[in-house]
Amino acid sequence: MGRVVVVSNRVAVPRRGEPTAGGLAVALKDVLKSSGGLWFGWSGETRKEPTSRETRRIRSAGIDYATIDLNEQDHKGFYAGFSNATLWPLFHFRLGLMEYDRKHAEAYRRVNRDFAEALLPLLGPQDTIWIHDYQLIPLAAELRALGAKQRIGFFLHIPFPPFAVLSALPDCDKLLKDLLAYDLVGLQTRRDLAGLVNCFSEGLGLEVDAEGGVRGESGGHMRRTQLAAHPIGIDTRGFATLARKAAFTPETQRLVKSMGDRALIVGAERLDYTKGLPHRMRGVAALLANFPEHLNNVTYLQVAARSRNEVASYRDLKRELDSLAGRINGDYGTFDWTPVRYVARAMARDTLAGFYRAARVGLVTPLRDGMNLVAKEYVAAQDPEDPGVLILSQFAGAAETMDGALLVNPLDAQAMGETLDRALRMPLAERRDRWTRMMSGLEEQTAMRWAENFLTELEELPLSGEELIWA
Ligand code: GDG
Repeated sequence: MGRVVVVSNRVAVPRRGEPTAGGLAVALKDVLKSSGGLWFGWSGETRKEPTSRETRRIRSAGIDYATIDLNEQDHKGFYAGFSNATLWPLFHFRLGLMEYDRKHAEAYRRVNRDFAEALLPLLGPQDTIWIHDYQLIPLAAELRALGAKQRIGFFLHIPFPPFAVLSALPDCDKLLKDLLAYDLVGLQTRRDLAGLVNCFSEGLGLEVDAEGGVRGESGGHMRRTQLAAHPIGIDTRGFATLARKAAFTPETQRLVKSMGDRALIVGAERLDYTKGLPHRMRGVAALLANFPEHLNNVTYLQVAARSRNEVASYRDLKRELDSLAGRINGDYGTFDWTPVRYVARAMARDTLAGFYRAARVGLVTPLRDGMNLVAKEYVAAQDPEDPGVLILSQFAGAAETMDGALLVNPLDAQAMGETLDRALRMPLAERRDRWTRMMSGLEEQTAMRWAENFLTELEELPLSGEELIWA
């Protein structure tokens, strides 16, 4: 294996005193460490001056990190604008929330070009480049335009919609053509793969061959791009250990004590409209309205870490949740029982792990999600002797493989109430059986395995430089 170069918008540069990183960062760092690799991306800093190619370098635990600062205006258009107010809702099938501003689309291209210009001088001819997520789709095309011949792979962490949805984006064919500059494009699920295949066919008139490859023109060259589903996993063992230990932390003990004999339903994610948080609250309200035996016997704790506050739809969502939580507590709560505990702040990772383990039900109901790692973490955190039940949206990528979960359509509040009732009453034998099935899947499909599988497939593809020049 040659050197691996990971590129992502944000870089998990190690900083003293910061909490343990998530499974994804850990897996990528393991891969980078074993190849003496480099992680490149945005520093998190913006400046008034134009973006310069100058990178800040640090080396830590056998990994090189290189970051660049971005021009403030460009960053706004690139990140809050095109990435998070255009592509994010579009790729999550939320056309009603999608905004479009040509200036933001231009800033997105410009920042990708800046990334390419700053990265190129750091690359060696044998490097394998692995680019991550929707913020950086055009990066390979920009690198190729500057002469990069290395193998370049791309992994999309979020869903890929079919052409009927993608075509709402002006110039969406350009974005599709950008993908042809990669040697390998990885998606989370077969459903996303089908979306991309449909886009190539309807948007560009390109058919995918029996091996999952598509041939098309990119930067004046005909090249072949391999498409594949590579579902991401977590550090299953690591998270299970974290949760086992966290069961004894003061936070988890306080939570358990405060519950008394009541059953805990837990949800935790970024406060994001894709995660179906209002729908979840309506599902809990349906449980309380239709199954009065649970009144005073159950508590739903929702941790909703504030995210992307600079985008208006996220602020609207926060207001909606504030009001829903207040309404449910007003309608069903009593002077000594609060059915909904709602915390709109991030929590420490080990605290969350302990809370998952203490919860009888993990309620994970996104309206659309690339994979959803919370679902996997909840299962990994359970006590094998007395595991809780995972309720999972059929629209999460995780639903494709987590066959021990109770699947729900989050738009159907009554059905969610019924499923919650079923989960709360599920006998131990069935809980164990479902948990065992899911846990063995999670032990196979870890974050590390995901990274290795992707990179092996990429490194076994023929070098892009061998492609014929298009006449
Ligand atoms: C994208 C895709 C895909 C959540 N709240 C807190 C906290 N978390 C942690 C979770 C988990 C991570 O954040 C969230 O991962 P998800 O997968 O659930 O969701 P996205 O952030 O939307 O991630 C998604 C993923 O990329 C990977 O490919 O699965 O579909 O959308 O690890 O535990 N962590 C801490 N405090 C919190 O309050 N410390």
